[in-house]
Amino acid sequence: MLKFFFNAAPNPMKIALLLEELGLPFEAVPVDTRKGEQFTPEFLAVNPNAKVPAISDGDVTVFDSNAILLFLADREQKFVPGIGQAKERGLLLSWLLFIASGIGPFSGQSVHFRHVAPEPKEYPLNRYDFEAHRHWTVLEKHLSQNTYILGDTYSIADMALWGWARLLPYVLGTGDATWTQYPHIKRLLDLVNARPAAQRAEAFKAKYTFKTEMDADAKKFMFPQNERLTRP
Ligand SMILES: N[C@@H](CCC(=O)N[C@@H](CS)C(=O)NCC(=O)O)C(=O)O
Repeated sequence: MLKFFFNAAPNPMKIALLLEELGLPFEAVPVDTRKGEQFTPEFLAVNPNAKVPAISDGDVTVFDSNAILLFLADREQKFVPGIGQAKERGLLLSWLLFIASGIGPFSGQSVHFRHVAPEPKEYPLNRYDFEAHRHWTVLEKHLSQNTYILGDTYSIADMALWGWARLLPYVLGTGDATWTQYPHIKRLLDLVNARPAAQRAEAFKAKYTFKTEMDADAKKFMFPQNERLTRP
């Protein structure tokens, strides 16, 4: 059976949503990254990058959330245009990788510098906040003309966006004003949230408890770069 390695963060939630949309049976394998479980030899054999999400199915392993979305959607031929639909496929790949390489990383760094990094951080916070807004604005403009990312069709690109859009007020630190600035992102978020699969994905997440304390051990696992700062 397909194994789903996950925690409650935005990237694994994209996969929880797709698994629920597809109705695929799976074995849930929680990986508590604040306890360092991403570094066990068993997990590194599935994802040498030591991050969630990842999946394994027999001798097949796939890591990186947007690769998993594409792999499963292609395999099941659902929520993705086929190779023969060149125009739609081109758009799907463009937006999926825009989310993978822009929305995700800049939102993640925006969270890190806004909520975690020590002072002084004016320069990096300004850079990542600016780039996060710039990327979200590109999608906001696109969604002002399109119901879903691919136009009229719900796809894995919307699922990839949903993972992060759920947390946008926290990502940007803008509270309720977020949705005044990004009304079309909110409209898409509401559309996806209304789907039974999204509700099942959130209910799935709620069944698991992960370590919440960011104590010294958690910091060591999550931010290994800090160790270099303590060297003479
Ligand atoms: N590009 C990867 C990023 C994965 C990632 O950063 N996952 C986070 C959770 S959203 C994680 O595992 N963090 C634990 C750590 O950095 O040790 C993807 O899209 O799957």
